[in-house]
Formats: sequence, C-alpha cells, structure tokens
Amino acid sequence: MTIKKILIANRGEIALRIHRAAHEMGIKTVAVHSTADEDAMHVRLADEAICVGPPPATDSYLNIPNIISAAEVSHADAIHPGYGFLSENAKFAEIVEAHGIKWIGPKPEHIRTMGDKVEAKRTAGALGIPLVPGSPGPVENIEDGKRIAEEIGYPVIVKAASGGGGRGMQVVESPDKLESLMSQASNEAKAAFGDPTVYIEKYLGDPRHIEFQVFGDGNGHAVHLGERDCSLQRRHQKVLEEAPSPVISDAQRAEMGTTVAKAMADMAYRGAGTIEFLYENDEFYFIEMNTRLQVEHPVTEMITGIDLVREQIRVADGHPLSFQQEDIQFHGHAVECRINAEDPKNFTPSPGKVTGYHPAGGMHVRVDSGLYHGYVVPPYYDSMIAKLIVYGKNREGCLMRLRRALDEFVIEGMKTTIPLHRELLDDPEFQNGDYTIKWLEEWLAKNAESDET
Ligand code: MV4
Repeated sequence: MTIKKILIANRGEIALRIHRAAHEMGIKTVAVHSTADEDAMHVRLADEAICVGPPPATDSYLNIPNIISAAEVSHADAIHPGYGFLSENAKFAEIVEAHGIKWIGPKPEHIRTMGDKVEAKRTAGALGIPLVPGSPGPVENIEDGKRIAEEIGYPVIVKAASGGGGRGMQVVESPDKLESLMSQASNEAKAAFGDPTVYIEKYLGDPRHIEFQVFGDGNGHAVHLGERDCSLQRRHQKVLEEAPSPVISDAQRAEMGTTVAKAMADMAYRGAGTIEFLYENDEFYFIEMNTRLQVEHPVTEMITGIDLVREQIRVADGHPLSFQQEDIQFHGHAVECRINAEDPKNFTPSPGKVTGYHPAGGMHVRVDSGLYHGYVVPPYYDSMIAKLIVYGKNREGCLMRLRRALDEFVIEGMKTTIPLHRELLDDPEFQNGDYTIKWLEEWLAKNAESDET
C-alpha cells in the first residue's frame, strides 16, 4: 500500500484536478504530454513531466506503450486516467495492473461489462435497476427486431451495443421503416466501433437525462452521492449541469440512490461511477453506466463536500471508503458551466492565444481550468477550456451567483461560450428548471432565428 507518486494520463483541467488532490495527500505527480502541450499548465504544475508523442491523441495521450514506459521510468506507483482518452479502456487497465502499477479506477472486468451497452443493461437489470423496456440482448436479425418492436410498441430506438455519444442510433416510428433503419444503425456501428451489434429500446420522446454518482470500495461497500441533471446538451455534448435536479424530490433521490448503491455493493464495484437514466413521467429508466470520473463531478462535490478524486486515490490504495451513506448529506445547489473555445453562435472551434485572463472568484465560486495569460490553446483536442462551478444555498441563489461570476469572467484572445451561458441564465424556462434533453437545441435554433431578424 501507500501510493507515493501518481502518473496522470491526461491533460487540461482534469489533469490539474488530479494533481491538486494528489498534492493535498502528499503524493508526487508525473505529467505526460504531447509535443503540442509543452507549455500546458498540467506540465508546469507536476513534479515531473514526460513527453509521450506528437500532437494527435492517438500517438500521445492514447499511446499505451509510451504511457506505460513513462510510468516505469518515473517510478510512478499508480496511474489516474482522468476522463476520456484511456479512462474506459479495460485492456489498458489490465496492462497497468499487470505491470504492478495501481490503477486508479474500476476493476477492468467492470469497465469491460459496462462498455458493452447490452451487457450493461443485462447486469443493471439483474441488480434491480429499472431499465428502458427493450430487447433483452442483441437483436440478431430483422424478424427478431420486428417481433421485439411489436412487443414494446412503436416508436422504438435502435442503438449500437458498442455505442455511446449517440452514434449508430436510429429512431423508428413505424414497422415499415424498421428494416432499413436497423441496417443503417448496424452499418454505422460497424464503421464507428468495428462492431455491428445493435439492440432495441422503447423510444422515450421527451425525457430528462439524470445520472447518479456512485462510489464503491471494491469489497462490497458502496454509496450514492445523489444525482446530477445533465439534460442541457447540444449534439450529445453537455453544456451545463446541475445538482440536485430541479425535478427530483428527496424521497425519489433516497429511493433510487439506495437502489443504485445496493447494486454497486452487490457487484463489488470499485471507485467512482455514474449510473445514467432517462427520466420521464416520474420514472427512471437506466440506459448506461460510466466507469470513470465525469467532467461534471464538481457539482456533486459542491453539494456533498466530498473530494471524489481523493477518495478514488484512497480506494485504489486499498483503503475502505472514508464515509458511509449516513455521513453523506446534501446541502444547497450547484451548477457547472462548460466553457469552450468556440464561437457561441455556431460552435466552430476558436483556439488561439489567451491575451487577457481574469477568472471569476469569490465565495462559493470554483474555476477548474488550465488557462493562463499567454497560453496558446492548441487545436488538436477537446475545446473545453474551463469549468465554472458555483454553489448557492438554493437554486435561485446559485443562479444569482452564477450570473455575477459569468459577468466577471474574462477570457480574451478567442471566442468562448461564456456569452451563451449568460443568455441561458436569463431564460425564464431555464430559471424554472423547465427543460428536457430536447430543450437546449430548440432554444439555440429559436435564438439563431431571432438574431437574423
Ligand atoms: C434514448 C433516447 C430516447 N429513448 N433512449 C443519446 C445518447 C445515448 N447515450 C443515449 N441517448 C438517448 N437514448 C431511449 N430509449 C434519447 C437519447 C438522447 C439523449 C439522451 C441523453 C441526453 C441527450 C440526448 C439527446 C438526444 C437523444
């Protein structure tokens, strides 16, 4: 036991987030970086930094041999993958462990199971988590598909078993369209993931996306840390997340939270995880589980006071959870705005040099970002450059503080989505928490129209 040095296999704000948790525990950090990231803040902060390849992520942040070599030469005794990149690569997790390096993440078998959406549903269902009605397994052929779709009733949705991010998904309104849309979904799945396997679900027309944070010690103890409402998305990219959800009661939270925590205990889940649901007409329907720390984890940290990254490191080091379910209390409200280097009107990327920088601050305001004055945002990676997370005693107070924080946040030298968040805050429907997964795209279309006229 006792991790002394962590290699952080990531970049940007999440690499900083992990570095901070490690240093607060007296643990040294090793940064890895591409040649495009030599001047990045995660490289500057870390105790050591090792270049793992050229700018394209496939050659650097996804380069398993180079990252393992970096861990060996730096004598790191653990690897934290952050989110994205190698974080849900079961093979990588196995390789890390085979090298005697601690994997700060879930057991590889659980990463693998949840990576297959059909297996994930089967597992969740067996553990008592409510599912979207649908095929019990992969749909092998069109006869199979027709029969299942009739059973559950149209409209249905065809999804890729290896999917995620909405690729290889087709909504089918009527039986006559099933055959062509099913083969389209299967072909897209084959092209995108190398796996043509598809499954069918009842299509929910206007749900919210609500996810539960879970945490396990890997030995049969697990807790939940409440939900996050992530319904505000554009093209399957989350834009703003909040906790708690404006529509979930304390009783609903306790009930579904208990169900998911029990499920994680039963599977002896280790580390941080997220159980994703669609929520419609007061019912939860499981769709997927993410076996990683998520971008939006800070809103959960804000309302619980729990440091999720510290806990990930502790559990990976063989410690029991530092809290039990009854120790976890929910206080107030938190919102996260994802700030991207993009044109707020058309979302085209806008990387460039930071010529002016003044992050928001003050009470209950958190900025997770690798930006600094003079930094050049490289064009090769995700366009998210900062997260602004704000806490308030209640949702209204939180939104008032968020408005103030957005008004003082200055990033010069590139276009950012700060103005978009500022406009969103002034919308009465958003203020009322009256939104579903379709709401943001409709709001954006409506705003684009009114800009033209
Ligand atoms: C659905 C759905 C409606 N009904 N499943 C999109 C990404 C993938 N992870 C799950 N997705 C959806 N699954 C059923 N049975 C609608 C979506 C969906 C969506 C889900 C969450 C957040 C935003 C979304 C935007 C469009 C579609």
